[in-house]
Amino acid sequence: MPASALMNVMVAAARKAGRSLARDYGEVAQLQVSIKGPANFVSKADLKAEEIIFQELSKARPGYSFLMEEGGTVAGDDKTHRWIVDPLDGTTNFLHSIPLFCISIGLEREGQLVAGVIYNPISDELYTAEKGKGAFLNDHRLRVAARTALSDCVIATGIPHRGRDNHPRFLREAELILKEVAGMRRTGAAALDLAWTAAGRFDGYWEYGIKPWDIAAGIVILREAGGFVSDTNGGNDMLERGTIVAGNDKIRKLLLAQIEAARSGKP
Ligand code: LIP
Repeated sequence: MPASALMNVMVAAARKAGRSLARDYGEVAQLQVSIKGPANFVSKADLKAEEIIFQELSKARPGYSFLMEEGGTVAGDDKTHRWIVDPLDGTTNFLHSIPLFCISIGLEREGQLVAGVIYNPISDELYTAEKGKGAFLNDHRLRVAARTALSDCVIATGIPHRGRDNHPRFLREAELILKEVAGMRRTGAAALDLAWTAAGRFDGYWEYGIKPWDIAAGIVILREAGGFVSDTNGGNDMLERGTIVAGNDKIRKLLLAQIEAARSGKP
């Protein structure tokens, strides 16, 4: 299927910002050894990528609003469309020269997530989806994994780091889920967790404390790959609550049941 005009716009912005991030990523390794460290440099790389995306999308679709990780909200004349942008998801990985990070661009139309692009410029993996048109990794159609027993599943999660609350909750939930699953992984980039779940690499994923720009694009991609997503209460308020549970519907429900069991203190 030829890409739509909208997809072309989103992909062009992601690839251009990706070239900038990839160049800066090459420099990060050198900076690791300096006393000051690469943190300042990385935040500049992040801002640079965001500016590229902002310029490209504004040029192609004047008036659309923005919600961006760095720049926050930019209200446009068009109140029905909003870009939700993370120019660098997986910042800690980038900072440590771990090649697991990506650009994430989602589009909301009248409050509904309708398109998403996630791009890892190091692996050159481009995940795209538009509502009703399927999800793709480069040219390949995506489908979530069909496994239905947690014992066969590799589940991704986000581990709350310093500055994030509720480590005991995470440990309670992780303990119950670890007892059930074939393996657990943590990539450090929520957008990639959703993209990899859409690609069937992960069977499921849950995380707390995430932002709309971490998950907006990934939600569209996952749904278009036949996956299901909810917040950790089983509702549809992922962006508002900053929590997410994803997978095929069976696995999502089994993960929710474990989360519920951890909350109620049942073994
Ligand atoms: C990251 C998320 C990740 C989470 C990290 C961090 P950032 O976003 O994608 O899932 O566990 O703590 O929030 O800050 O790299 O854009």
